[in-house]
This record gives sequence, C-alpha cells and structure tokens, in this order.
Amino acid sequence: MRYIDLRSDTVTMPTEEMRKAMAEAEVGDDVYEDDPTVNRLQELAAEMVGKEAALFVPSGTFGNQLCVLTHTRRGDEVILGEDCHIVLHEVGGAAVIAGVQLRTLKSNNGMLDPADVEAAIRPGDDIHYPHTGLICVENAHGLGTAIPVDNLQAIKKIGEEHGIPVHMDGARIFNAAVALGVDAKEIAACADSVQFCLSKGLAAPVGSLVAGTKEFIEIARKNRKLMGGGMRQAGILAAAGIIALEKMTKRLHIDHENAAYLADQLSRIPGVYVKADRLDINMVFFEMGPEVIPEQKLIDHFLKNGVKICGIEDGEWRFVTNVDVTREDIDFVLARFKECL
Ligand code: TLP
Repeated sequence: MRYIDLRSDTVTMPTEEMRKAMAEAEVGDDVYEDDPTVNRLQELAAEMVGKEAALFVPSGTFGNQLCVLTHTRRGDEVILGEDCHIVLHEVGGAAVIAGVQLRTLKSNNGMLDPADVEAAIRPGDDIHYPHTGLICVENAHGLGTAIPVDNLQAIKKIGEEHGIPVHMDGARIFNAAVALGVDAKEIAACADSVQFCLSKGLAAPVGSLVAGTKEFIEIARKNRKLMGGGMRQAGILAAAGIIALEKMTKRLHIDHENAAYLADQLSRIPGVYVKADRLDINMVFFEMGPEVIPEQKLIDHFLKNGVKICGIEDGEWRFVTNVDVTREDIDFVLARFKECL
C-alpha cells in the first residue's frame, strides 16, 4: 500500500535514477580513501557549500556529533540554541561522545541574538569557568524557519573575535538557501564547519556530509573512524547522494510551495492555529486542541486512509512535505482532515 507520509522528509524513497546509479556504482574501500564514487561526492559537496573539503558520514546526528568532537576538548562548553537538534534530538550525545557541556540560549524561532552569544562566552581569566569551545547554529532550523544570513554573519564575527569556531547544523541547508534566495555557499560561509543531509528532502537513502577546511576534515576523518563511521564500499550510497545534490536540490521549492498551500488550507479550519511565522521551508506546524479532534483520533483516521503523521510534540502538530507528496496528495489529506472534524 502506498502511504502519504507527512511525518518527516526523512521518509522519502530513493528515486529510480538513484537505484540504478547505486546498482552500477564504482566502489572501493573508503577507509583507504579508495572509493571513487565517495571521493566524487565529497568533492561535489565541498564545492556546493564553498569549503575546501568534505567527508561522507552515516547520518546528520553523526555529522553534528563528529564536528562537536573535532572542534572541542573534553570539558569545554558549547553555546547553542535551546531548541536546536543537537540539544533536543541527539540523545545527549555531546556529553557522551565529546564530553562537553551545552550552554543553551533562548532563541527567537530558531534565531539566536548575537548579543546573547557574546555574553555567554566565558572569560578566560577565572579558574572556575569551563572553556567556551564552540558555537553551534542551525539553518534551516527544525522549527521551520530559515535564519537570515546577516544574523549568522554577526555570530560568526563574534566567534572570530573570541577565537571560537562556529559549527552549522545545515541538515536542510539547501531548503534554507531556497527560502532565503541565496546560494548555500553564502550560508555555509557563516560557519567553520557545516553538516548537511542527503536523506532529508533530497531523497537519498542514507548519509550526510561534513564540510570545512582540509585540516579540519583530516582530523574529522580520524574521529569518524573512532566513532565507527569508516564505511568501506560506501560508493553504493554516495552514488545516490550525487544525484541528491545535483538534481534534488533544484526541486525543493516545490515542497515549500506545497507546505505553504497546506498551511493556508489548514488555517481556514476553525480551531486550527497554524504557526504562520515559521513557514519558510517544507514544514507546517499548528496547534489544535483535543476539542477539535483528539490526537489519537486524527492519527488513526489518517492511518486508516493511508496517511502517516506524527503525534503532538511540545503542544504542536508537524506536517512535513517532501518529494513523494504531491499537490493532489495534499488535497486528499485535507479532505480526510475535514471529514474527521
Ligand atoms: N531531524 C528529524 C528528527 O530527528 C527530529 C526530523 O524528522 O526532522 N539536524 C536537523 C536540523 C534535523 O532535523 C535532523 C533530523 C538531524 C540533524 C539529524 O539527522 P539524522 O536523522 O540523519 O541523524
């Protein structure tokens, strides 16, 4: 049975072209740096975000944690937003893997105030303080927003002034680029390292990239091995990733348009409160009390009709559009939603 899956953009299936490229991929042992397809993916990835080098890693979580580990020393403090993926959805990995503590800041729909970032940097002259080792930003933000480049530039400048590197969780950097109308390079230039995913809206089955200077990537390569992420004949996966970067980045605007359409239609339903200020990418967030439709009733009704959604998180529903969801699918979803009222 075909499902319309709005749980995330991680649920997309590889395209026919990807499956063919995977079957035919030339491969080698990537731990020896011998896999020509991985090498090609890494070169393309570095070029697309304007960095010297890139490294293929198993997932976005892996890429973020690898960068935290590579930038910091045990006991360091990392400054980042309280609602970012590294804090909320990475199982506390930064404490386990890098042994760092997270100093969370309030965000405005994902955007940090540069003044707050600067104020959170620990002075170096007090024996009690941890060392501030890293600042992390996220773009596009998981709250559904694209963070403006000037905000990121201001944070990068503060990092430079204090000798603190900036890592960007750019899981959806190409969505952010579309939303902001800029090249992904411009966004990535606001960070020393960037992680971005092939397996979100870009439809590749597995994988993320970490990009930065050659020197940073060489240290990250060793740390990737330490973390168990040396992947041998990974060209099978990289082949899909190349198509993800070359082709699928060009169609993300369709997912954004579909999300805007879905949001507009949902907002017309009494009792549904769409988060209109967080509609920059392919995500629609809304609140709806149980008196309108109880949570489990909506989930069950959708599932019975071939639509998958996640339950409420932090008081909000999230519907995510992706390459496998058409405009007709959205009309179908809206019709099922209304009949559930
Ligand atoms: N996000 C997933 C869930 O983990 C919440 C989703 O469905 O949105 N950074 C950001 C901003 C992300 O949204 C995600 C995945 C990751 C990192 C982690 O990527 P993976 O799932 O590849 O580890």
